[in-house]
Amino acid sequence: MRLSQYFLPTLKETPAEAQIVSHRLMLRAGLVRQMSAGIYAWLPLGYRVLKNIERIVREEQDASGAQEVLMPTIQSADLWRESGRYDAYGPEMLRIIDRHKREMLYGPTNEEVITVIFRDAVRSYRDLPRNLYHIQWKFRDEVRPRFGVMRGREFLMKDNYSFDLDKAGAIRSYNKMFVAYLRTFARMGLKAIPMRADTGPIGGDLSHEFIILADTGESAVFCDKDLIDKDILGRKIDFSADLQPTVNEWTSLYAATDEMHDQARFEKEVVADRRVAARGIEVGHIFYFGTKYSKPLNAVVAGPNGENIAVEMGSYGVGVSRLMGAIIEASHDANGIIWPEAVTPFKVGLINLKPDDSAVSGACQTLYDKLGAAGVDTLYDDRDLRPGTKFADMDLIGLPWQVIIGPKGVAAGKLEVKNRKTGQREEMAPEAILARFAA
Ligand code: P5A
Repeated sequence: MRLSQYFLPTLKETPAEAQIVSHRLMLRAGLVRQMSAGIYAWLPLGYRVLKNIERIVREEQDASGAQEVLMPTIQSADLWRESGRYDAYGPEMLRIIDRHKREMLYGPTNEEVITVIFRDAVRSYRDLPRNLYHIQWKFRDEVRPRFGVMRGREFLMKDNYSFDLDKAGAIRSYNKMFVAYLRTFARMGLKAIPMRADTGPIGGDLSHEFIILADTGESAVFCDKDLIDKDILGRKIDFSADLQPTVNEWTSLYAATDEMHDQARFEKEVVADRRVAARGIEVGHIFYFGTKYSKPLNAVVAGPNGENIAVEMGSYGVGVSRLMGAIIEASHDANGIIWPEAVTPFKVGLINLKPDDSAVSGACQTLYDKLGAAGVDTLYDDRDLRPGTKFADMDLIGLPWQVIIGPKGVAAGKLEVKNRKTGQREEMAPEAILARFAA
C-alpha cells in the first residue's frame, strides 16, 4: 500500500479526551474515530489489526474443536423473559421497540439465543458435546464508557457456548477453552493470567478472568509471579487429551481479582518476593454455569435410558476490540505503538527519503514490488514530505520493521533496516532484506 493513497488520518496533537496511552495512540495513529460515546468507527489501519486479532482468536477456537456460527445482534425481549434475565439485566441493556411495537434488544451476550438454537435442533445425548462460537458486535449501555475501545458501549466479542451431558463433560469443555485462551493471548504477544473471578450477571460458580497486567487496568489483581513466567506456546497441546493437568498447573498458583482476593491465603501460599499486587485488563472471561439457562429454556436431551436431561453449559468470552487497546497498553514507547508481528497491520514500513530523486524512487519501487510479490505486507511512504515527519509517523503507527531508503544507501547498495522495538539499525543489501522478510 502506498501511503500517498492510503486513508490514514494521523493527529499531531494529543486528543484531550483520551486519558490513557492506548486511547491516545489509537486516535493519533488513525486507527479509530469516536462516533458517539463508546461507539467507534474502525479506519483502514485499525481494521486490519482488528481482523488479525479476530483471525488468531478464530484459529485457536477451530483448533480446540469449536465450530463457528453467526447469530444476530438484535434479539427478542421474550426470549430473555423466558430465561428470567430481561429485568435482571438492568439499564445496561439497550432496549428497542420495532414498528409492530414488539420489544427487541441489542444483544449484550448470547446465552439465550444459542440455548434456543441448540434446544430446537438437538434431541439425544449422542449429539453431545457441542461447542459453538461466533464473533459478533455486542452492545452494553455502560454507565461510564471510557478508555476508548477498552470499555466501549458497542464492542466486538468472541463468545462461545458449550453443551455437555454432565458436569464432568462440562469441565472438560471448560478446560479446553482455558487452554485455548492461554494460547490465543500468548500468540498476540500478551501474558494473560487466568484468575478466579466473580460471575456477575452471567452466573454460575466456576469462572476465570484472563487478565493482562497494565498500570492503567481497571481491576486490582493479585498473583504469584511464577504465573507471569509460564509459557504455553512451547508445548504441544492435544485437545482430545485430558487437559486437567495443564489447567491445574495454572490454577494451583495463587491468582485472584479484587472481589475474590483473600489476603491471608495470598500471604500463606506465596512467598513475599513472589507476591504480585498490580492492576490488570480483563481480555477474556470463561464461565461454567451448569443448567442456569438450559432449565428455564427447556434445553433437554434424551439420556442413555430415555430420561430427559437438562444440558450442562458454559460460556466463554474474548474482548476482541478491547484487545487492540490492551495490546497497545502492553506494547508502546514514547514515540508510538509497537505492534507484535502477529497482529501488525503491515509487516514492513518502507520510507522513501527523497521521492524527487529518481534513483531513490526507483530503488524503493523495485523493493516494494518484490516484497509484494513475496507476500510481505508493506506500507510504502512515498509522500512528498520531510524525512522527520515520515520517521515520526512510521514510529507512531508502530510497524515492526522499517526500511529506510535514501541517496547514500542507494549509491552504496546497502539499505537501512530498523527494528521498531529495539531501535536497532542494520545496513543490508536489497536481496538480503527480501530474504529476511519473505522467510
Ligand atoms: C462469556 C461469553 C460474557 O459476556 N457471555 C458470553 C459471557 N462475559 S463478559 O465477561 O461479560 O464479557 C466477555 C469479554 O468481553 C469484553 N468486554 C468488553 N469489551 C469492551 N467494552 C466493553 N464494555 C466490554 N464488556 C466486556 C471483555 O474482554 C470480557 O472479558
